[in-house]
Amino acid sequence: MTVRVRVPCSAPLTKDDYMSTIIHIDMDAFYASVEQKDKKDLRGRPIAIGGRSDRGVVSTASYEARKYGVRSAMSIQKAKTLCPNLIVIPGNMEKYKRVSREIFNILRSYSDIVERLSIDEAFLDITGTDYIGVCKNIKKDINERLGLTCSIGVSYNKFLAKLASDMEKPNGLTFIGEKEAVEVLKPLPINKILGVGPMMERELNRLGIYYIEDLQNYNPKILVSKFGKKGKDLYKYSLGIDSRSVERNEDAQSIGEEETFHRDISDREELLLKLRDQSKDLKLRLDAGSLMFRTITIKVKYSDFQVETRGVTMSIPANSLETIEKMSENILLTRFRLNKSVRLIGITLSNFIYPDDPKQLTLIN
Ligand code: TTP
Ligand code: MG
Repeated sequence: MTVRVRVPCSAPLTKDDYMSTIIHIDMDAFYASVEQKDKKDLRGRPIAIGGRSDRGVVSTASYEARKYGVRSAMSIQKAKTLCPNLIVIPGNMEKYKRVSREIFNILRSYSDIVERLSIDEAFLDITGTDYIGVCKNIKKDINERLGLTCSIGVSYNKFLAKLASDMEKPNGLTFIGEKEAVEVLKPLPINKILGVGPMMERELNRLGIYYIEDLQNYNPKILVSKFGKKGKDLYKYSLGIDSRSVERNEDAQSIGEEETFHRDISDREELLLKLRDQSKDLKLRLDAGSLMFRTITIKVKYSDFQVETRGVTMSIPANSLETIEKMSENILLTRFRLNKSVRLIGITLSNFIYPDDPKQLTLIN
């Protein structure tokens, strides 16, 4: 396994009492790598995973296929034009979730503070450890036990750690220290900043801001007057400042799943299918934290980016898959206008009851 360490020139972070060491881990070509690990004849070959419900679209592609320009969210048709030898495999979500659980079991053996961001991505707070050693061991464990590679970014905050993990993919180990952060950030396009989506990017472009360096040099007062708190956050991120801590998922006030579609959806049955998929994921997460919920909220973003959220709070807490599925279906069909095609749909569960919290249970009964 090759491990590349980028710009390890500043003093070791862990010697700084006041500084956190945060790592961001992201599996390499996750679904495709799982398939290549399971089937020897797929190794070293250009493969793409085509999703079950998004037939015709690439979920992800192996790095061999990426050399031809094949990317997530591209139509299979276009992918095959770019890479005629492409092998397209249907996805197997149950399998990827199983592997994901094993990855998180490994991660939790290295830190109590693990924040799950997605099926293949997590933040860990590893302050006070020999961080290079920890990262190498995590990579080794994942490789030896699961036959997969990941890329890890190390820094003193979440924003920079996430940025770093993406810099040397695949199988990278990238470090951004305090001394080099501002310089490393300068040449990057602004969409590398958390929360800068296509709309925000256009607005910033209108102000003549294209690269993070442009933001660093912009008057923060104008950013705040234009974008409020978000403007202040953007300015801070541009200078490598981010005070968010890694949040254990068990401590969360809510858990949610949402999906932005590759193409807008107007068919209600298709939207219900999405909700059912998300319900299954939420059920797993409820069980992992032994949680019961009382409030369920559905969020819909339409094709014109208008967002509607509708929720219901029950008097009796629940944790069954059936309840999540039925309630989310009911809310979607009765409380939303659904008069435009939908770009994103999501479910959030909140108002948790912890079964081992007798006081709260007594209150409910
Ligand atoms: P990513 O981590 O974004 O991608 P990846 O792991 O395949 O590749 P990389 O090495 O660049 O990290 O997403 C994780 C999985 O999520 C991915 O394997 C498949 C799935 N996915 C989709 O289904 N649709 C998408 O549009 C994207 C981006 C990912
Ligand atoms: Mg990944």
